[in-house]
Order: sequence, then C-alpha cells, then structure tokens
Amino acid sequence: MTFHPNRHSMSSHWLAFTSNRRFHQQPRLVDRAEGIFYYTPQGQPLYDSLSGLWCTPLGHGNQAITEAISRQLGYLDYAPAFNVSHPLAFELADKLAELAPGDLNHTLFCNSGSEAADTALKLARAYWRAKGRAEKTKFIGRSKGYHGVNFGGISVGGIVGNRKLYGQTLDTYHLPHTWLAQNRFAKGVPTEGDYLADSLLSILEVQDASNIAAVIVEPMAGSGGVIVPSAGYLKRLRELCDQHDILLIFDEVITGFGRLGSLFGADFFDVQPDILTCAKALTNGVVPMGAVISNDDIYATLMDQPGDDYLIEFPHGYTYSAHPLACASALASLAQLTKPALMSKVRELSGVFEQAIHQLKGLPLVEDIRNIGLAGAIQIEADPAHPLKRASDISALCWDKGVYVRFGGNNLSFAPPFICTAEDIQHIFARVAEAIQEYAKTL
Ligand code: PXG
Repeated sequence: MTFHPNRHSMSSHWLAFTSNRRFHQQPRLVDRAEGIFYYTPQGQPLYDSLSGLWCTPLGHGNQAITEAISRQLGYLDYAPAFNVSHPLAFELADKLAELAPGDLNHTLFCNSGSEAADTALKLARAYWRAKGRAEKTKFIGRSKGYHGVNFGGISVGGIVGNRKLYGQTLDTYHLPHTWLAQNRFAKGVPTEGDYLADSLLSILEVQDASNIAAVIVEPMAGSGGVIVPSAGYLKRLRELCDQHDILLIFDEVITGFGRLGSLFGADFFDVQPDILTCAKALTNGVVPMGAVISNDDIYATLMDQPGDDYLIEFPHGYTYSAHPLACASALASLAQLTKPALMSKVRELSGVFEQAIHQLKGLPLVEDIRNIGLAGAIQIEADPAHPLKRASDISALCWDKGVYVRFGGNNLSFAPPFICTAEDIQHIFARVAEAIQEYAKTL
C-alpha cells in the first residue's frame, strides 16, 4: 500500500533515533530497493551510500539470500531457542568458528548489535565469577564509542547524547577517544596515537584491575564518525589487558564481515580479542541477527563449573536466538562475503573511495575527512548555536540530489555496498560536494 500522509496518522509510528518533528514536516520514504539503490514511492532512485545502516554490503534484493530464506520458510519457520535447536544454527556456529580469528569458537546468538553488546558484558562478568573472582564487575569503554542502546551498551558507550537522559548506568569508565587534531585529513590508518591506549593505566590506578571485568571497544569507532585508531593502538590495549587480567571485547557490529577489507577488524589490526560481537552484515541486514563469539577459555570455564549437569551454565538468551530465517540469511550472506574475489574487490574499491572522499578537502565547512576500507566520514564544522544542524541539513540536500546520506552529530558517514562500482563512488561524492557547496552559500 502506498503511504499517504492524510491516510496514515504520522504520530502512530514513533521513528527510531529520529527527529520525529522534522520527519513529519518532510517525510522521507523508500518503498523499494534493488542493488545499490533505494526508490521513493514516487520512483526517485537514491544511491544507498551507507549500505542501509551499515548492514547491507551485498546490496538489496540479493537473490541467493532471498532463495535461502524462502526455502527455510518452507522447512522450519521457528524453533524454540531454549533446550531445543535446529541444524542451521549449528552449521552457522561452525562457520563462524571457522571464520573468526584464533580460538573464537563458541557463538551465542541474539538479534541485534545492542543485544550482542549486553550479552558480551554479562558473559564477561559470569566468566570472572566462575573463575572465583566475582569482584571483577566494572567495565571500561571509550569516549565516542557506540555499543547499542541497551543499558549495558549505553554504560560503556561514549556518545553523551545517547546516555545523558537515562540516569544511572553500570559502573563504567572510559578511555579517551582516538581522534587527534594532528591526524586531521590523514588517509586510512593514522600514524599518531598508540600512546592513547596507555590511558587504561590511569583508570587502573584509581579503580584497580582486580575490579575490572573487561574493556570493550570498536576496532574503528563507526557511529562516532569513523574514527580510526593508529596501527599499534589495539595491540597496546591487548598487551595491557593481558598484563592486568582484563578481558578484551571487540564490538565488530560495523567492522565485521569485510567493511575494512579484511573479514574482521581483528584481522585488519592483527589483534585477537577474547570476545567478538557482530550483527548487521552477518545476515546482510535482511533478517535481524547478532552474535557473540567467545574464546575457548571462556567457554570451557562456563562449562566446567561445579554442580549438577542439568543446571544452566549461562542463564541468558532470547526467544529468537538463532532464529531459523536469520540463520538461513546469514549462511547465504557469508557464502558470498567470504569469497576471496569479493574481499579483493573491497580492497580495490577502498583506494577509489579514499581518493574520492578526500577530494572534498578544501570545501567550505569541511574540517576533517577520515577513511578506512569502505568506510569514511566527512566532519562538518559545527554551528555553535545549533551544533547538530548542519550535517542534517546537508544530508537533506543530498537526498534531493538522489543520494541517501547518513548523518550523526556533525559527521556525514559513508559505507557503500561492496557491489558498487568506482563510478558509483565518484558519483556519490560529486553530489555530496555539490550539496556542501550549495549549503555553505546559504550561510
Ligand atoms: N555496536 C556497534 C559498534 C554499532 O555500530 C550497535 C552496536 C547496535 O546495533 P543494533 O543492531 O542494536 O542497532 C551498533 C549499531 C550509524 C548507525 O549511522 C550505527 C548503528 C546503528 C544505526 C546507525 O552510525 N550501529
């Protein structure tokens, strides 16, 4: 059915993470998608410059995924997630064990990145308790970090707007973010900043490592505006966590499954976390799914707890954990995302992307540009009176020019589908450049 502002009450659908009042003035709808394009109900095509919300690297309407889900629907539409399972869940967990680095071999399934973050935090506490170290309960996140919107995730998250309304959070501390003024307009991984990992020591000086369960970071801060750490930063963080008996969790909801040109951010930076969370591209965004992949030690510790073997080792899970349709979608997506030819293509396109996004350096209002793999952000100089307005206005202009552009804070973010061409990337940034120039003229 076509959407009609007069036929539908605008207020019945309370949009997620949206200025609903602005949306009501200017509703933006898409009702079809194919490949790298969305289409409005009026038929206007829009380049999908963020792969949906970072989640559809294979583009829209992928035939193998559609077929896999349809087939699965005819076999098993739902299976109880507790005490019962189904073959595809094991097939997918085996696949993830094979793909995830090192001994990350044991997957707990959930339905989103937010659930994955909270699951990982609970798992870290349960692990230390099983080890007889129940006092290790505090968590360390990072400024500008994003780990979803549930209470655990906003506690370790470091985007103030996502936390400030909600009162008391978990007992958490934050590393400084990895954005440095001297790295402005650096291409790819910046050189400066390994030393920022040492801020962990200042936190430990006050809190003591004996109280800390885990450090959680995104290998590259996505929602915070594609903030790329220096090459040695995560290695140093790993070293410090090892020295102080602290678990290291990588939130790979954005970096997982090829966005950086390696299957995981852990592979890209060559650092092994103890727990890795993922979602989004896992199913190409077609069916919601998240996953928490833990190492052998954590799994063995939880399994080897004393007590009767009918007891539940980790009392946690969701009605839709390992949903059959999500598993089908994930297996069909991974079959494509793991093809070496696709990863080579991503790496090749990353060069084109880097060149195209950095061509906007020197435009009015552009105060920084960052990129890694097929992800990038353009930081717009904030209007001191309305700090969050400009990026939103520029995104609206891009829409009129046929490009869907995501904004967050004062950043415009880009993560094009892996199936796009060099010309698509150039076209997208040409329109964005026009939008920025036209907008700057109105100020
Ligand atoms: N962790 C990370 C690193 C994320 O990027 C989540 C957890 C939460 O996932 P769910 O599935 O619960 O939304 C995310 C989500 C953006 C944007 O434009 C980013 C996300 C979601 C929506 C928009 O940067 N990241």
